[in-house]
Amino acid sequence: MDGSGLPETRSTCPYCGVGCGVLLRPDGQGGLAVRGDPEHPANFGRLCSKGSALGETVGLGHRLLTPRVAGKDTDWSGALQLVADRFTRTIAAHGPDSAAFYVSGQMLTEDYYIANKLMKGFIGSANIDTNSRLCMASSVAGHKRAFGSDTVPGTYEDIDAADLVVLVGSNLAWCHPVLYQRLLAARKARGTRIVVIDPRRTASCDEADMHLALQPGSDVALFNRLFITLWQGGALDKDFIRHTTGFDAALQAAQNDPSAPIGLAEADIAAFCALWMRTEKVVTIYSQGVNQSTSGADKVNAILNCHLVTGRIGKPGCGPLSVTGQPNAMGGREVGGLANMLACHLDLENADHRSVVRGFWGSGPLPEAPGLKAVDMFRAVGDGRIKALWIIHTNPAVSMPEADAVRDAIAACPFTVVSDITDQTDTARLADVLLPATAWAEKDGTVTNSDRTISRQRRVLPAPGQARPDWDILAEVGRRMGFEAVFDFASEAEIFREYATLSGLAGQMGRDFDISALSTLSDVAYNDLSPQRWPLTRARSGGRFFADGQFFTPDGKARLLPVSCRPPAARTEPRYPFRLNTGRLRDQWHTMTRTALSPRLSAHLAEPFVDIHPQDAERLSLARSDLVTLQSPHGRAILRARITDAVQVGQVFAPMHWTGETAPSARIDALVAAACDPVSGQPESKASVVALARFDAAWYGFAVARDPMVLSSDYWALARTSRGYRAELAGVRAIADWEVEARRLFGAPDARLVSMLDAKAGNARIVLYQDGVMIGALFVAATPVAVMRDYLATLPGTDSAGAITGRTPPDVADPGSVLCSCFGVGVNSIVTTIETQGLISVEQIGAALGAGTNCGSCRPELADLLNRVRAREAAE
Ligand SMILES: Nc1nc2c(c(=O)[nH]1)N[C@H]1C(S)=C(S)[C@@H](COP(=O)(O)OP(=O)(O)OC[C@H]3O[C@@H](n4cnc5c(=O)[nH]c(N)nc54)[C@H](O)[C@@H]3O)O[C@H]1N2
Ligand SMILES: Nc1nc2c(c(=O)[nH]1)N[C@H]1C(S)=C(S)[C@@H](COP(=O)(O)OP(=O)(O)OC[C@H]3O[C@@H](n4cnc5c(=O)[nH]c(N)nc54)[C@H](O)[C@@H]3O)O[C@H]1N2
Ligand code: SF4
Ligand SMILES: [Mo]
Repeated sequence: MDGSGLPETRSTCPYCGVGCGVLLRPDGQGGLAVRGDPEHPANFGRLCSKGSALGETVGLGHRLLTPRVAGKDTDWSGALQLVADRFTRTIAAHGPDSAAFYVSGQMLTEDYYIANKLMKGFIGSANIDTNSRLCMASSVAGHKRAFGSDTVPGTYEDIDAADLVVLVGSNLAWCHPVLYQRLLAARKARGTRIVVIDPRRTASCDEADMHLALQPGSDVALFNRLFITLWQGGALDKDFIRHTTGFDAALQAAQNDPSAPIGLAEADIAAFCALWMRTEKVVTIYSQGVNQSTSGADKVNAILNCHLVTGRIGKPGCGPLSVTGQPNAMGGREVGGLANMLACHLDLENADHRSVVRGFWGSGPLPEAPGLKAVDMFRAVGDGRIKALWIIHTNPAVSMPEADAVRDAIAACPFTVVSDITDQTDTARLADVLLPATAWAEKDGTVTNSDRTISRQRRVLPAPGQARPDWDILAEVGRRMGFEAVFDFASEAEIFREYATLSGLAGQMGRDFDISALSTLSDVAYNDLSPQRWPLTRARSGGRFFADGQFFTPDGKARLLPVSCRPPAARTEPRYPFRLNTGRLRDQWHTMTRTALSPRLSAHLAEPFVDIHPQDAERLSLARSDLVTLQSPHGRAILRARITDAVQVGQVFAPMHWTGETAPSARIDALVAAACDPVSGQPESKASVVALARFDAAWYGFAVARDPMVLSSDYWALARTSRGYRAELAGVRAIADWEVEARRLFGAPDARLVSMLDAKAGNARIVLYQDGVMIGALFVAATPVAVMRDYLATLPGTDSAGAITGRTPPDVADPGSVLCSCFGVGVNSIVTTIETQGLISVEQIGAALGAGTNCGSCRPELADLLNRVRAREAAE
């Protein structure tokens, strides 16, 4: 209870791998109030901007509510019989490997368990892979090589207790905001040093003591330098090294590794190595700048080598900590969702492991070789080897590298099933059969976060329409394929008990993952389950891994791997002179199917963009707000230019989020090459090559509307606002009659128009009214238009004299673009308040405006803004 009298239910945030606990209070009308759970060990009550805005994403407007076959609504029985029949017939005709499942680190463990059991156990193919291949595969491979198991030794408490935290290829401030706030709190309490290793300056650098802007892909060389420094400096832990093998070869590889490609000043490298060497309590947090690389597994092992040779692992305040991206990325690894794994950290390629799982499931022989990994899987779809494909809880037509080819492959696949909560995704639009899944707040199950804590997700809203949980859909298809008994599950709790029991067998075989202590939970106990971090038994020292020097390799020793630096696979060349880095924004989640529903979240950065260094912009004659064409060997995109020295010369950065639904010309993965790490199979999403040129449009526009618009220009980008929609537009062909065009755009042939047209200058300003209410406004100019976008975005629905001029009326202050999403505080308001009240700290801004006091995600940007205002004032 929170004082309002209505009951709250504990659950888990469905976004990132921090795995924050939330308290949910339904309002009885489909809505939901959300706050952080003060008792959850991941967040102790904190939430970031995305978690705080969850209530804005539970509406049903965009939901898929009935099964659909060939575009027509149908019932479950018809749809699932079709799925079962087509899979059965395809397998009978072409063998088990002609079928594939492509699943997701956002599925619950129970969903994942059923999908894996059906494909590996009963269809008899290992062709089940997950979007975790694009995300965690290199960490998995690195851990298995070093530890003999995919064990993440670190915990969140280690961040609290560390004296140095190194962020490698991690923009923690935006991607794991609550952990970042935890790090800043520790820094305040104990002066924790922070080092960021990232070719790009990010929000995570704002508080850092050191930012090492290395050359993309050179992390192995940097950590090899660290290894050598540790050795030369006598900082090795000889006792701990006895628990490892491979020292000489690893050291030799480090010594032979040329240091040239790091691209950092020698003094900076030396300072970093010295700091690392003299600090006992070091936590190295790493993420996609490490994993998404053709040397991803080697990067992981280069980091692990340094922790192992210094014994800085498994002890409080020390260790490598690979942070997981998706809410159940870790659970998916535990449950064996990848094509080269079995359930419960058992290995597909180990005959003993296969036989235990086969016996437990009562299945036929399990596949002996790994199935197709994501990139190869979609290639096999493309060349016709895979003839029946089921995509669950992921949007590969957007998020896979070489996304245009992936989209075409899915479209051409003889039989594609997509399970999603909405039909409005690039992938769902390609499905032969579309299955409505229940969404986050409507379903029960478990997820595991970055520090191995298993938390319950709990149902608080009714399933809308005919939507069903993913596990339930999968299990029924299993039954309809003839495997009645083994897919006869009545509840999530039943699945969880079976899974926990299997993990006990894995534990008996000496594996790390054993949650069999939970295998006898009653339904009630499962429902009440509090967050549990494994190992559940305290037999290992303090419930920690590796402090005792015991690893999961055959001889119990860790492996030090000889690794040397390799540059990214794609090489820049005169035709493609720029290196394209991609990643995430603070307030959007992946392909935006949920976060884009929130006006607050959409206000932070409302349009896709590319960051370009000022020198490159000058060379290419690009000005701020120009549109830019990016061309790679695989595809093309049009994005808005942001000119900033946060990126290096010759490098550009673009966000991954925009799709055919929100900005069709900005699907960045259309450009990304599908080059993969040879060990992990993870694609190099951060180091493609592109050419850049200004996109010269005949006209540029900005529109706000109450209702969805009919968008079709060469460039458009759509976002939600509190009163409807906003869109950026541009086109290469001149428009003869803007009033006709406006009526078409707003789908309002009879609306009353008020317009200001200047054909000679190429300007048009048109406001549309229906029944006396403004329903839309369009602004067009021959150059990128300068109107008060953020002010205008608040308009539709009301009438205002300001609309036609595109300027804020004199009596209304323009708040500027939203910086604090939680309280909707804009840049202009913050600047004015800093200036008029003489504020000198982020805390004072919070006290004056509320900004930054809820989730804290915007605090780095507030600090940056404060610095800039103060610097400007000092200069004046
Ligand atoms: N707001 C938000 N948060 C999210 C998500 C989201 O969509 N939105 N998604 C979640 C998921 S699934 C994931 S996997 C995580 C990802 O979390 P992060 O990995 O932190 O996020 P990214 O922005 O993908 O990439 C991190 C950084 O890697 C850097 N980088 C690129 N190349 C290199 C290199 O060669 N070396 C090094 N050292 N760095 C490099 C990039 O410049 C980028 O700043 O975020 C999770 N959290
Ligand atoms: N260029 C580039 N590409 C990248 C990355 C990058 O850094 N750069 N990062 C990669 C990484 S790390 C990741 S994790 C991927 C993420 O990429 P995706 O997994 O493709 O992206 P999401 O938008 O999370 O897709 C989730 C889908 O599941 C649907 N959904 C939501 N809830 C449910 C549910 O309960 N059941 C079902 N069945 N469906 C549901 C959503 O509507 C959405 O369509 O992108 C990868 N692609
Ligand atoms: S940090 Fe934010 S997105 Fe991640 S789990 Fe917590 S509230 Fe959700
Ligand atoms: Mo991810």
